[in-house]
Amino acid sequence: MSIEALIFDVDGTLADTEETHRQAFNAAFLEHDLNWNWSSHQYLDLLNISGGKERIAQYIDSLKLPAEEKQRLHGSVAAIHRTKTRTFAELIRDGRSPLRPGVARLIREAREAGVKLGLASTTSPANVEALISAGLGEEGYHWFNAIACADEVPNKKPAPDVYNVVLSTLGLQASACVALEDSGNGVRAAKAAGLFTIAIPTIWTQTQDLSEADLVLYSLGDPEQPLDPGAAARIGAPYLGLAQIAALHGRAAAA
Ligand code: XBP
Ligand code: MG
Repeated sequence: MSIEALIFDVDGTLADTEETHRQAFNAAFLEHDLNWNWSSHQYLDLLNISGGKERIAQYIDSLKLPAEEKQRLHGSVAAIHRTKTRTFAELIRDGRSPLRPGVARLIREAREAGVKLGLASTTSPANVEALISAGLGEEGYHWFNAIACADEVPNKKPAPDVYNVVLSTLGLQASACVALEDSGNGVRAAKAAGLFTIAIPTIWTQTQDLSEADLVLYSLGDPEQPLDPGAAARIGAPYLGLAQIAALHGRAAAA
């Protein structure tokens, strides 16, 4: 096998979670007596900012408020975000945002082939735990050999920091690994870390700049949900499996 690890992004890649994040943000604003409500249109734009705390902070800066009011609000960002993270986990445990097609299958294929697994995310650790246990079961979290997320690194995506931490923990070279991402910031982070990168955007990220990705598909596909004929022709199979990823990665390495 030409690849030694698959490194998955979390939000948007493992599961289409951003609508659940948006609802969690709005519920937290309500709980903190803030008359903010991020519409889908607003959130589409805010998603260009990596990190929920950073998103809230930049939103505050965009408001027409006196400087001292903005300063007061900045002082409550961490508390608002804690409420949002708690709410997000509750929504995920209630079954929101199931894993995307092909994710559980590809993880199983990697485990059966002895290919290591990593997670590299901007999201908070509590979100990763909630999503993995809801989607893969309590034992799922332990299938990953390396996990790096949120504030564990100085610079969030599009900086390569989380990917570099995962590669270091795995003890592997970027050239032996493949990243799976959904967003422009995520693709840029993975490419800056030197990784062959597959993008599977969602409705939230499909209009972002994914041009640096080595392959863009709308889904990994599955036997029950095969890719359309055009996408299947590009990868030589009805859905993206480890064999297709290894072949694409090998061809890119040989080019
Ligand atoms: C996506 C993000 C995160 C989530 C919100 O992370 O940018 O900020 O939108 O989660 P990734 P937090 O795609 O890298 O997994 O509020 O915990 O940041
Ligand atoms: Mg993502």
